[in-house]
Amino acid sequence: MTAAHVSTDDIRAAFCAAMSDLYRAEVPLYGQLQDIVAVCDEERSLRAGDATPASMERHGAIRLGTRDELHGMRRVLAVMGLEPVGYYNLALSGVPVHSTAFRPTSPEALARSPFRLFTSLLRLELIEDEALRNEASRILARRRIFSDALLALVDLHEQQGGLTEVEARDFQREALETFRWHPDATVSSATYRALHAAHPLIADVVCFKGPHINHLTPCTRDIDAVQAEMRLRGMRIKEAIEGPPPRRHPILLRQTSFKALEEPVRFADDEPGAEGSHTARFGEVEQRGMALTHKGRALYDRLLALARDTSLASDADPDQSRRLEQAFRAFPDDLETLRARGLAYFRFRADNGVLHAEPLRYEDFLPVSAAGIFQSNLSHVAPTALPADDARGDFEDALGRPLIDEMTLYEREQADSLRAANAELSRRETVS
Ligand code: OOG
Ligand code: NI
Repeated sequence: MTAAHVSTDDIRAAFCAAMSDLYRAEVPLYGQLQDIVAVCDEERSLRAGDATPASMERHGAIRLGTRDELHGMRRVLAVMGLEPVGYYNLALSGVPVHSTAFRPTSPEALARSPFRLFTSLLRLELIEDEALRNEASRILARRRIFSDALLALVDLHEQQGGLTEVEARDFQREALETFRWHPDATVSSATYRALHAAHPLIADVVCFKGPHINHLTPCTRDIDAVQAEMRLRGMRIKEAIEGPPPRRHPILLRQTSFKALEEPVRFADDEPGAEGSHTARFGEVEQRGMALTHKGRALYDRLLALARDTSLASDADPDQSRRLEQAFRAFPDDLETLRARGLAYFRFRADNGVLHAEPLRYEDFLPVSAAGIFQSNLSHVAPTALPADDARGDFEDALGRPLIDEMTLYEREQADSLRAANAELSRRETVS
C-alpha cells in the first residue's frame, strides 16, 4: 500500500455502512430492529451512568454454493481487510454447510470497523438423491456471482497492494451487487420445490443469482431487553436467545433474531403475474462477552450439552432456559476466579506500578448457536441427522489458504499485553 491508497479499514467501514443502508431498504423490519437496539442501549447506559456506544453492525452472513465462489469471496473480502478465522462444522447440528468468519484480525482493525461476514459453503455431497445433487451442481456451475469489473478491481488490489479512492468507490459499488437480493429465481418452480424438499437451505443457495446477504446483526449491551421489546412489538422472533444464560460477567456470545420473512419471488417458468415465495432473510442482534481459553470453552461446551437433551434440541422447549441457567451455575462468574482458573483471556496493563487485567472480548462465533440461528430461519425444517465428519481440509483447499486459528489470536494478544505490562513494571522498579 502507498500513500495514494485507501486503508482496508476505511474500505470495510464504508462497505458496512452501505450494506446496512441497502439491507434496511430491502428489509424494512431491519430498521425497526436497529431502532429497538438504539433505545435499549440508551436505557441501559442511563442506568449504568455511562456513554451509549454507537450501535454498529458487527456482522452479516452469506451462503455460497461452490468452491470457486468461496475462493473468489476470499479475494474480494481481502480488499476490505477480512481474513478467514475459524472453522465451523454445522453438519454436526444437522445443517449441510461448513463455515468460517471473515474478520479483521488485529485489535486496532476491529476497533476501527468491527464488521465481519459469517460465510458458509453448501456441502452438496450431503444431498442423498444423486440426480438432484447433479442438477444442483449443474445450476451452480452456470452462475457468476462477481461482476467482471469487480474481479478486475480485485486483481488490481492484489497487484498494487491497495486501491485509490476512486477505485475503492468502484469496488464498493460492484461488491454490493454481489450481496443484493434478486427476486427472480434462476430455476423453475418445480426445481425449487425439489431442492427445497431436500433441504430449504439448498434451495436458498442454488436457486438465485447470487449469495444475497441473509441478515445483518447490530450489537447490543442488553440482549434480554431487545428480545423483550421485539416480542412486545409483535415481531415474530426466535423463542430463545442462543448461547450462555445472562450473567454478571458475560462470556462468549448471545444471539437472537426476528424470523425470516416470506418474500415474493418469480420462477423462471412463471406465467406473467404469477408469484411464489421464499423465506431466507432476517435480522439478528448479538451481545458479546469475554473470550474463553480452551479450558473455559470445554467447560462451556460441557454445560451447554448438559442443558440440552440432544444437540438437535429445539429452542421452543420452555424448560430450556431454566435448564441452561441451572447448568451454568457451575461456571464461575467473578473475574478473579475466571482468571485464576485460566478460564478466560485477559489483556494486561501496568498502572501506577500495579498489574491490571481486563477480559478480552470474544470476536468469533459458536457452532451450536449458529445452527440454532440457521434452524429457526428455515421454514419448518426438522433437523436432519448428517454425517458429522468435518471437511476442513476441503474447505481450506477451496479457499486457497489456511484458516487462521482464533485461539492463537487471543493467546497472542494476552501474551503481548502481559509482556508489555511486565516490561513497564520492571522499568518502574529500576527507576525507583
Ligand atoms: C448463518 C447463521 C449463523 C450466526 O450469527 O451465528 C450466524 C446463516 O444463516 O447463514 O449468522
Ligand atoms: Ni449471524
